[in-house]
Order: sequence, then C-alpha cells, then structure tokens
Amino acid sequence: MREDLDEILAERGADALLVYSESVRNPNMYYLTNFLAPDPFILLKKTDRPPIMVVNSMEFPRAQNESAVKDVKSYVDYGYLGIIKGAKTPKLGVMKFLASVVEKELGKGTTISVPHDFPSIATDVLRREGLTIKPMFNVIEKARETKEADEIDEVRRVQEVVEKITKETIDLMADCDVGPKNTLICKADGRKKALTVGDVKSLMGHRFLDDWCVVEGELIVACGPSSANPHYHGAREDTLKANQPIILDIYPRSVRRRYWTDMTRTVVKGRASRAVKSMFDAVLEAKNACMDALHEGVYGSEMFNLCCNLLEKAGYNTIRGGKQIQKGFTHGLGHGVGLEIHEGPSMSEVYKFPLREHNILTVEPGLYDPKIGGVRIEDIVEVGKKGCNNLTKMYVQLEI
Ligand SMILES: [Mn+2]
Repeated sequence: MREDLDEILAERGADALLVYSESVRNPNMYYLTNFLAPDPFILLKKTDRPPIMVVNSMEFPRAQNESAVKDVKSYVDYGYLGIIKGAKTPKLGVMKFLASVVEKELGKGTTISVPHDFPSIATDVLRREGLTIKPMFNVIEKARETKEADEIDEVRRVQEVVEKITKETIDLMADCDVGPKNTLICKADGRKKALTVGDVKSLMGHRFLDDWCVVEGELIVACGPSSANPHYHGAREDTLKANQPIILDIYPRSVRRRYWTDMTRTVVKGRASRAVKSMFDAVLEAKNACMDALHEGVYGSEMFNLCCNLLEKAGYNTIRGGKQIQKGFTHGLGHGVGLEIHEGPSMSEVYKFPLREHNILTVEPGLYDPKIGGVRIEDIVEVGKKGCNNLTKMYVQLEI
C-alpha cells in the first residue's frame, strides 16, 4: 500500500524517493500519481512527507485536476527554459533541469532512492552534480504488492467483464457445428465458416472495449498440441477443432484505472480423450488444494512445492529442481497481478518470502504434453489472514 512507502524507504536507508518517467507504460509512476501522461515528468518524495509532482506547462492544469498528488508544480516554477537554453544540447538540458529540481527540493547529502529502471544517463548527470542517487529494486513494487480496497474493487470489476465475455466465447464454440477434420463451423452473416483463433480474439477485443477494458497485445487462444507451449498465443489463421483441448487465457486491463486481471479456462468441444481428462482432473485438484492452503504467512515457494507434490503424486513430471522439461508442469504456480500482469509476489521455487494479506495472486497449475496439448486452470485470488478470497466466480468445465 502507498502508506508502506516510508517504512520501506527507511528500511533501505533512503531519505527520499525520485522517479522521472512517463506514466502510461510505467506502472510505478502511475501508482504514485494516478496521473496518465505519455511524456516524462518528475515525482519526488521525502520520507514522512507528502509527494511533490513537477510537470511541463501543458500538463500542469490537467495534473492539478486529475492527479492524486496534491502538491503539483510546473516546470516553469523551476526556470525550465533558461536551463535548457544554457545547456549544450536540449536533452542534456533536461537532465540538468532534473538535477536542479532535485537539488532544490531534496538537497545534497540526501540519500535518494531511484527505481531500477531510472535512466542511467540521469543517474550519471545527477551524481556529477553532487547528488546521492541509489538505484534500488523493489521499493515502489513492494508497496504495490499489498492492495488497497479500491484496487481490489477494480480488479474485481475487470474480472467480472472477463467472465461475461469468456462465457460468451465458450457458448459460441459450444454452439458450433463440427465439420471435416473436426473443424468448428460457426454461422457468421448468415453463412457458415470455420471458426478461427483470429475470429475469437477479434470478437473478444471488441467486447472488452465495450466495457472499457482493453487487450494489450494478444490473448491466448490455443488449440490442440500447440497449446502444450504455455505462452503460444494462437495464430490468427489457426482453426479451432473439436475433441482437442482449447486453452483460453484471458487478461485484459481497465482502460482508465490500468488494473489487469487474469483467468484461464481449458475446454474441449465434444469429447475429451482419457489423457486430457486425467490432466484436467489433476490440475483442478491441485488448484483447489493450493487455494485451500493459501493464506498470509505461507511462502510462495511452499505453495509451489505443494502443487508439485500433488502433480508428481498424480504421475506427472514437474520443473522443480530446475529441470528443462516439455511434458508435465512447466511453469510457476502463480504471480501477483495489479498494474502489471506479472508482478510480485510470486509462487515459484525461488520465492522464499511470506505472502501477505491483500496480495492479489493467480493460482494456475497446468499440465502439458507436446503430443496432446495443455490443460491450465487459473483463478485470481486475494490473500487473507486465514485463507484466500477467490475473485473468480466462473465455472470450471472441461467438455462443452
Ligand atoms: Mn497468469
């Protein structure tokens, strides 16, 4: 939570925080400001003091209206134009300007924490101006891991949209006829055609926008043996087939508030083979058992180990111990979700830290076989003190 920032900075030995970035792609900057701007601006915060935001003159009125930061200042207040004109090049001038704002607001002799992706050239210029810059991992990210009520509400809202649209997509597949070579045939504009991955993604993308959510890049709609690669997204021209697993991994974000959600369902139109049914049963059992075991204090690595124990007991191979495998459980159990689709905390072998109340995490065991395809089931949950709260309400059903 934002209020944890001061404590995190103090633990790391920093007196202040500095971010210089745009906020459309940078989740840390958006998190600290709730202000969306496509060009870089400045955020400074001394420990135990409210943050200050410094934006260019064009963004100043909008920042005053829209940002969560109360103390908004304009580049004009710090003599922007004069500094730029006095520098060798405009780009170097911007760095000198940044240094002068930081010196004025934070001062020399202050240990200033910057994120890992703070521009290295800015670090160089600021240090040359005598400022103490310390790049650090996991300062803002650590605060972001524990969600506030309004953040959880927003993930829940996007999740509701995901469930509505995923159900519609599954209904569309269920209503298809089965044509030659097991190809799903749907009716579009009064005529029959093979249902492609491109059709499904295009439909879903439009429907998400109707609910003010957006797909960035591609969803995963993967059918048959190719779905054995967990991050095979499905090619536009791929046709969907009956009697084979179809993985739908659906992860849009909200257009304005920027929060993601993540859900996966695996379905078979028609009849699933015995092998796919066995994989499905093992994955579902592992998911349910892991969700039962999830609560504040348990380590991410313990959760991963529990899942591996269950899947190994069911006769499947896992990547535990750093094995390179293609058949079995080939990825981690889950990841944090928020302003990034993959963020902390993580439920993998190396995450030897306790999970905390109000973490939002996916629980997504999967089993894969390059000859058959994959089965993955993914829910998104909020970690609680004694258990977890499943934000996913959608049914789990293999055959449709
Ligand atoms: Mn996921």
